Amino acid sequence: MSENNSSSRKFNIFLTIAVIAAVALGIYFYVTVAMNPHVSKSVTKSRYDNFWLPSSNSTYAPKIDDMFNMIMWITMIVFVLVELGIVYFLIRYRHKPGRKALYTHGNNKLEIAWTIVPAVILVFLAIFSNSLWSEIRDPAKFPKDAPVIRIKPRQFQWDITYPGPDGKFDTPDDVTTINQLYLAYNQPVQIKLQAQDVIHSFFVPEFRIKQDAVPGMQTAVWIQPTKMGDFNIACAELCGAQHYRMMGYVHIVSPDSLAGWLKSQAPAPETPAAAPTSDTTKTK
Ligand SMILES: [Cu+2]
Repeated sequence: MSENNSSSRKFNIFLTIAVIAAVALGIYFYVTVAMNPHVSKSVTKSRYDNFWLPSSNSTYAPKIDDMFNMIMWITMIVFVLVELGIVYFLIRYRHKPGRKALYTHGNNKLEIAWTIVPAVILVFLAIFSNSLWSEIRDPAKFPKDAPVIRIKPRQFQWDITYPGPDGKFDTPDDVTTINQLYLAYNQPVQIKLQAQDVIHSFFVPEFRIKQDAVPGMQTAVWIQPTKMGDFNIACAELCGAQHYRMMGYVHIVSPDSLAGWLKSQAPAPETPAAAPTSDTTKTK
């Protein structure tokens, strides 16, 4: 019986170490092989130009990445320390014939330490992230003079409206497009979102922005793109049967190209002249 117990304990120790080793190997593979675009093109699309995040393409994207990396390093260090502790205790206090179990009431100093340290880290992260959050999301800090674009998603497309030369929406000179969002390189822009049917979510990974578009209320984001190129808009809210194909495109072009594109898309001027012409033919 005791032989059985001891062999099953050995098996448990072996299993624990095997699982930890497998996870470590998996992480090693992920970092060295899968994330290396020269090795595995099928895993990493070219838009991944760093360790594991899509390329960053807004003024605040690098700050979000810094915060992401900091939180990842903190959790990774804690994870490794905890796993090492588990393995150490597993081996150090394994069963031995004649060894008695030790009963302990705990250690107040330790309890206080491992309560205060995580609390301090969390408060630091909360304060640190709050200033970045308000820079991105506080309407009072939006770039005031930035032009406004209106996006009204619906099942399953992005209806995009530019106010046209008069700067006002719902006027005849509005430029409307579907799924094709053109933005000027290095110029701030505000995007007002309102869904037409169900909740959708405007998500451009490269901008590091994700914002729900809700029926009946307006939400807003602002962006200042820092790279030219074409990127995807994904809907990040499960919005119906064809949610998966609700794909839009962001084209970051030079300010001149944007102006040219807007001109080319301008609605044809209404032709009130048509009516008088037909009248004159009648009178003839
Ligand atoms: Cu959607």
